[in-house]
Amino acid sequence: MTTSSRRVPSIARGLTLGLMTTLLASTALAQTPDYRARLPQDEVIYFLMPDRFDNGDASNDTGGMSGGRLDHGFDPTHEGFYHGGDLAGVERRLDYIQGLGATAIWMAPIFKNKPVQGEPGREFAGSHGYWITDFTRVDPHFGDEAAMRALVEAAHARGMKVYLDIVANHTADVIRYRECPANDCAYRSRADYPFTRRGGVDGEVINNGFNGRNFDRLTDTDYAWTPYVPAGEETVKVPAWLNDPAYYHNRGDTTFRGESSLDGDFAGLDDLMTEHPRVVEGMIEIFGDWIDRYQIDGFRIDTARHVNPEFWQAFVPAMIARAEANGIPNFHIFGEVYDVDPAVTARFTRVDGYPAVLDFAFQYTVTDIVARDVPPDRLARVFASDALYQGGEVGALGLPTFLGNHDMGRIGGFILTAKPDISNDELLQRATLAHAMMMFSRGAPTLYYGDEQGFSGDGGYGSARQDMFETQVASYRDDRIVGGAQPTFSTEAPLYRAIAAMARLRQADVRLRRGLQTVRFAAEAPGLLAVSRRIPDTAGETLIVYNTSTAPITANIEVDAAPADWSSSRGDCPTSATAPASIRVTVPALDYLICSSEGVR
Ligand SMILES: [Ca+2]
Ligand SMILES: [Ca+2]
Ligand SMILES: [Ca+2]
Repeated sequence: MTTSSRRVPSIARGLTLGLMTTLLASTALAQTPDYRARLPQDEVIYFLMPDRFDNGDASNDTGGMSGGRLDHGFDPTHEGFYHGGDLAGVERRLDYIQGLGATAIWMAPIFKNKPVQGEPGREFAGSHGYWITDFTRVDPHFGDEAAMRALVEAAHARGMKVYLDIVANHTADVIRYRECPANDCAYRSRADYPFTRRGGVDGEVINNGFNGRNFDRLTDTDYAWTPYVPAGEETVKVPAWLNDPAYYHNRGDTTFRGESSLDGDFAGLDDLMTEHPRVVEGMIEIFGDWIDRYQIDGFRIDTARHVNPEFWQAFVPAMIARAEANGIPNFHIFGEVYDVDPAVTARFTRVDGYPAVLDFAFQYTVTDIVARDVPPDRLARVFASDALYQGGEVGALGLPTFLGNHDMGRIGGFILTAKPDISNDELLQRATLAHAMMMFSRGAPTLYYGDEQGFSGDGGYGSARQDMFETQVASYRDDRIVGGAQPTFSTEAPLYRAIAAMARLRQADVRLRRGLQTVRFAAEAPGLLAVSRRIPDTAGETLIVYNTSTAPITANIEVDAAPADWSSSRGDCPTSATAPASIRVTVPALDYLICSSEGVR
């Protein structure tokens, strides 16, 4: 492409490129709505927990169940129970979410859960959604099929995508072991408790001739423990095949190490035998049906690392084929592989067949840089590891990046933990800088609901699952708010406004979404990180320079050798190079610049 005659402001140029992309895509995908043509890296994802987002329908707060909180799970004063949020609440806040610049919504699981589980005195509710009993329907606390359909159609009408959070590793905790009335059976390994002996290597011969593949021989389930379904729960799981203990590992609780990481129960959650062809076929049927019924745009897959690769090698292509059959060309699938080492997470893109994984390395590193004064050079090392992913740095464009989540906690909380005496101004600056590093680096930025309102929190799990609506949880009410207290769903909150502005820049400049990265400079102490993003074989360059230190810094940064005019997308950039292939920038403390050029003059 010749760009020598193009001297248009960056916003207008971005729109031109965006329009061209749309036109090209719509030629190839006739009849496909424009939003379907967007690639995963074009999205800004908004991750929310439906229970904590907005209560659009008070009539479903107890899920239609009678009794007390230990029956229906509703107790808006306790962080571990249902608070009343639902799908109708998400639908009525689509303006708010879209106004933030988000283009795709990832909802924590919306499938029917066991409302309450846990031993007496330690009960919690399935408000997070990861304790599924009925994989075929919406949890009654969140609404019904009509509410789900209305939400997805309203999102699609606005050009927004909907990603579901799905689980194939486990179901709710229903199966118990006779030997452990307290539900605390330790893991029993395949070597010590082979499938073909009852209760250990010296036990009676059972499942005679089972060799790990001929599952029709695996009929006796008490090789390790003696699993059973308690009275009254025999048909609680849907589809019905899920009620048969033969489709579970039944080896006791995982220690998250070695073999038990794959075959153990998460604190009692029934671990599916995902090697079993019936389980593979059943899960493909369950989740393929959600694509057929609701035209879902993607899946975030929970606990991906706790399932054998052969399962994903069958499941992932089946879901992509199902989406394509529904006219959904860019169905996104990203796995949760909770590990900060890209060598561990990248394996899931190379062996297991995942298109993408959540970028835990990015999260950990940006948090270290912004909250803990780790040098920005560390992020350059993360980007260098992009070569590990399937497709290399092009593949890495589709990785959802994030700053915190419902398990680990929020970026505001991380900064406050590291710097408890920080001023309000510096807290806001650091949280804003972290968001900028996410919004302008490669990957699909994933906002965690409430961060835009300045939520911080006392830690992970329940502490990071605050209500967007007026909360009745005392431990949420005293949280420090980044940017100062706001009315609920404020579109004037400082971080909301800052993120929305970043999303507009990202939308206007295709290089900020699809451009490959060249790290120009990365300081080895708090200081500058300079990254260029360019589209291969296309002139033009967008340079992002972050300053992670508390003093302004002026420096010369290498850029493309071709002389070019430069313009400021954000902050004060020079209008031309200082010398061939070098521009001088001054970046204020804890701030960033975005400078762009269209190339050859
Ligand atoms: Ca409700
Ligand atoms: Ca497993
Ligand atoms: Ca169990």
